[in-house]
Amino acid sequence: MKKPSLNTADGDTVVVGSVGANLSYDVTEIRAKAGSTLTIKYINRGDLPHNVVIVKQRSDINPVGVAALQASQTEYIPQDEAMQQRIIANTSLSKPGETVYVTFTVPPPGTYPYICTYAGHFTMMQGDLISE
Ligand SMILES: [Cu+2]
Repeated sequence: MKKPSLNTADGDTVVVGSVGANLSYDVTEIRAKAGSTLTIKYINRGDLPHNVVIVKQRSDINPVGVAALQASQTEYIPQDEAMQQRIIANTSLSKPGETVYVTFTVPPPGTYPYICTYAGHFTMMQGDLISE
């Protein structure tokens, strides 16, 4: 399957969605300019809650995803300092049919994974924000 990739400019809103029971995003690569302002609009057309959590590096995916399992009280976003250090930005939890947004400054050039931290989805619901 071809990787759906989107290029963005400063101030853009990129639309990411998921459908049905699929544990995957329909956009798995977002290219943006370092220092620009980016909004991710996540449309949940699926059957389960989802979110979009941008982490600093690939090695943050597992620790954040696992810690999130214990963070149902805070919408599956771990709040402790060590985990917050690994997270760049996140949407709120999107129930089926809901649309959520997150606006942030694109970090320095590099690859920043984004994941869904709801109930173990992080192993499958992944994409990359590529800062250039
Ligand atoms: Cu999910």
